[in-house]
Amino acid sequence: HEADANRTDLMTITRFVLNEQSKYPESRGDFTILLSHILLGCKFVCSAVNKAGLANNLGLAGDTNVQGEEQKKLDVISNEVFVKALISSGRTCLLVSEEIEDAIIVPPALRGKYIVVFDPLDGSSNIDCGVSIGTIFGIYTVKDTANVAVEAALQSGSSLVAAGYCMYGSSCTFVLSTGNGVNGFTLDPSLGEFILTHPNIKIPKKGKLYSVNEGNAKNWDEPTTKYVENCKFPKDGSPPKSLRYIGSMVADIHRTLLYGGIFMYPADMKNPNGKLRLLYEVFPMSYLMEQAGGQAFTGKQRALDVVPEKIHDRSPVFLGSYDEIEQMKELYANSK
Ligand code: AHM
Ligand code: MG
Repeated sequence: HEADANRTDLMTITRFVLNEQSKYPESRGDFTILLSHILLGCKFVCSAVNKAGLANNLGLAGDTNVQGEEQKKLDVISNEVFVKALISSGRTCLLVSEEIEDAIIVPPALRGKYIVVFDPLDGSSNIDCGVSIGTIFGIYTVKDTANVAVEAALQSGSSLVAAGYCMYGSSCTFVLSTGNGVNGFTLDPSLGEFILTHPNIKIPKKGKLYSVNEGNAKNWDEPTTKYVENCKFPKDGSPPKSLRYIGSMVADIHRTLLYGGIFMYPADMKNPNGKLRLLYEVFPMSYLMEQAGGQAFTGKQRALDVVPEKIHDRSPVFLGSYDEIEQMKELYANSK
């Protein structure tokens, strides 16, 4: 409609979050400031990802540039962008990035109460063929900003105050939960603003899709094997499920949230803890799933209840539609 094309009452993400926060009289806008710095990082990375093919074709990436400096890889650039954006927000005290072995303790003068755990560019092995990749983050708070140590990041996922991801795909999509459901925003590149396009995302209760790296089937445990077998040859007369696996967690989870189904990265004989990292992959996605009405399970317990021992710990995970995860839990309960 013509009227729609000229709308000027767009719900930008900043307006949306300010609205949400006005419900809490004690809120001082710190979260909004932190979020605006995260969003700036996402816009920067989005633009760099969009230009990646161009840079490759021109022989720039991995090559040396005119100044004789080596071109940095996108995952390295993304990490630097987020570290700088987060520290300069003045609202963080501790950062954990997939790209950095040790946690970063923010200098006292720039400290705020938030801990941010993040994977700056997940699925980066997919960059060269143009598959969707993304940034994943989780946010915690600390009480005592004066004495911050790495242990402050070893909180269970149930203490998260917010989590989300940004997907660099056919469009740039930012999905966020602050504990009041899940909302999705799409970047309007002409405005440079994220606009609310997917209000109150709820994952369908059942799913017709399953998503797993089936190349690992030889090493799976019995419940995973049984579940997948049942996807292909259902015993209750229901139609078989379709397989969708991109191999890029943000894209696989985004589809699972919108269409329903199950995403899994199970344990196997070679990797008893699976592949995915608790702090900045498993926890944020589990939080979003639960906030959208789904579930997240490790094979032993609710994923958000795990307490990490080290910042880069891994865990098996099954995420998705409520009923699918119920089935998975039953299979594990019966295999004991
Ligand atoms: P990365 O952090 O090294 O990019 O690895 C994480 C990625 C996820 O995006 C994805 O779900 C998974 O690895 C795919 O692993 P696999 O190639 O073993 O199926
Ligand atoms: Mg990753």
